[in-house]
Amino acid sequence: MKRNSFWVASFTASVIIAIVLLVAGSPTVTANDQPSAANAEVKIDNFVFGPPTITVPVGATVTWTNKDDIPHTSVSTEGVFKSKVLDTDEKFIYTFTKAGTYSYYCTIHPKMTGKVVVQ
Ligand SMILES: [Cu+2]
Repeated sequence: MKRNSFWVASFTASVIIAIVLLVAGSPTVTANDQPSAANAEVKIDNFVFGPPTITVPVGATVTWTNKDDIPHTSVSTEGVFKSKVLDTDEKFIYTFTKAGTYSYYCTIHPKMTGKVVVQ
């Protein structure tokens, strides 16, 4: 009987150790893992930024592409970003690292306006 309870006790201990090792060895999900930021595209076509307003998460990269045969720019009203003059099919890329609403316009055609909402 004494021998029997020894085996029960050691078996129980082994199971507990195995569970502890399993839990400790399982891959941990760290709080630093962030979902990859959604990127967005704005097409400049027929003197219009399309879509005129986009909403993206913090960290998103926005790409403007000029689809017109006429040069355009994408310049932040508050001076946050400023593209060069974009010829046909040229791109301007900017990554938004802070939340906020960013209005922009084309300096060549100031009536062309758009907005990036970063949240
Ligand atoms: Cu323009």
